[in-house]
Formats: sequence, structure tokens, C-alpha cells
Amino acid sequence: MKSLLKFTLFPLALFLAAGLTQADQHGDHGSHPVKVHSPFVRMMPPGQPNTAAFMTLENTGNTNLAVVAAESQVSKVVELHTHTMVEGVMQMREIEKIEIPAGQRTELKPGGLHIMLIGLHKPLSEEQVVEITLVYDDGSRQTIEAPVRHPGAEMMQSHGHGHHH
Ligand SMILES: [Cu+2]
Repeated sequence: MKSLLKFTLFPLALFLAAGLTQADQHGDHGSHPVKVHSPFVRMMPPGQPNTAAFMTLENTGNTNLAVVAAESQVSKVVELHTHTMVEGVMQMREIEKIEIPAGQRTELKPGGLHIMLIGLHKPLSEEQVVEITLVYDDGSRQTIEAPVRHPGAEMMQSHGHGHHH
């Protein structure tokens, strides 16, 4: 009886361990219903303590999702922001979430939605890759890699036919 129990538990334990490992290593990449296109962080002039990350989020799943937080090691604070007109002046403000309805794309771009990196620990260098973790309202997390680009490169980015993978 004892050996039979061992025999049945062992494959189960292996299965569980494999499942956990897979979630740890691959949960952030590829399998998430939200695909992240062309992420980049804006290169700022020297001495600027803040910058922002932009990207297009595509929800390939059947359920609405929203980014409710973002995390990064490069700055003290990471906030979700948008731009709004306040008495004729464009202002940034923090928002609670960035919604990505099922089957749709949400664009984070200069002058609109963005992920604000506040209080950079050290100046960013061009082509440096910044890791940003997106936290979704379903509890899932997705870590993306966003290269640092000059503002001039943004134009190339949005109007060109670049292949960035
Ligand atoms: Cu902002």
C-alpha cells in the first residue's frame, strides 16, 4: 500500500513542479493574451530626472484587460499617465488603469497615454534596454524590454516600417 501511494504521488509532484517552473520562466513571455508592440523609452536631455515609456498593447484574448500598475528598477516611481486638456493647457495626470478591450489595441504614445518613469536612479543611455513589468487587473504580470530612443527616433518608429523584435 505504501509503495503504491508513492508511485501515484510522484508523477503528480513532478507535474506540479513542472507547471510552476513554466509559469515562472515563461509566464512573462509569449503566452500572455496582451501582445506588446514596439515598446520604447524616451531618451531625455541630460539632467532630466523623469521620462516615459510608450508602446502599443494588443489584447488578443476574449476578455477585457487593463494595466493597473507598472514596475521598473530604473526609477523611484512608476505611474500610469495620460494627457488631458485643462483650461486649454495640455497636462499630464496619473490614471488608475489603462484599459485594453478584448480584441483591441491601446496605443501609448507621446501626447497621450504613457508609463511615467519618475526619479531615474541614473541617466539612461541610448539603446539601453529598460525592463518594465506590467501588472494587469486579472493579477497577471508581464515583463517587457523597452529600448531607449531619442525623441527624433519616435517619428521613425511610428511612421517607418521598422522591424523591432
Ligand atoms: Cu507623465
